[in-house]
Parts: sequence; structure tokens; C-alpha cells
Amino acid sequence: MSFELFLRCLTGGLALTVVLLATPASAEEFEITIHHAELQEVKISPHVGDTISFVNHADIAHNLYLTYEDGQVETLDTQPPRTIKRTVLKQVGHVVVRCWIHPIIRMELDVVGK
Ligand SMILES: [Cu+2]
Repeated sequence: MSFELFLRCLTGGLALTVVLLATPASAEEFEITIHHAELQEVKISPHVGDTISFVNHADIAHNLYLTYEDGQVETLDTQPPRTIKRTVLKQVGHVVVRCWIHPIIRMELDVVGK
């Protein structure tokens, strides 16, 4: 099973693509690609312990960060083009993914328990 999520930026044409990768282990991996694409929203419900990989296919650097429901922020640091940043989801609840450099980039997840 796989699906994609496109989040089109309102001004810049940047977008996030989410691909759920099937993995043999219990934990899943969601690949989120930053590129130019049309908006197509898909609801995903990753679990605590699942991995999200952010793949920068844009030709500019990003600096993504996750804000958990309790306010905890995880910054993934500067991400040059054609690089990947990974994080393991740590808490149940609502998570907002944004970019320090491009505030228009925004993606929301609801993380559920195992
Ligand atoms: Cu950015």
C-alpha cells in the first residue's frame, strides 16, 4: 500500500509529498518529498516509533522542524538540496511540520499510539 500527499505552497510553488513505504517491521516509514507539485491532501495516521524521512528535491535548502502537541520542538537542521533528514515520531498527538526558512511550508500529522 502506498499513497502520496501533496501540499502545495500558496506562494512559492514548493510542495511536500508523502509516500507511505511498506516495511516488514512493525514500524513504518513515511517519505516526505519537498518539490514542485499540485495540492492533493491525504490523511495519514502514523504511529509513535514510525520514521519520517524528509527528502529535499527542491533546488533550495530547507530547515524543517516538528512541533508536538505539548509544544516540544524538534529541529532537523539545515537541509541542502538532494539530502534526506529522518526523525522518529516520539509522542502521540498532533504534530505540525514547518520550515524555519519558508513559513508557508506546513504539514500536519496526527500520531497515534501503538
Ligand atoms: Cu524551506
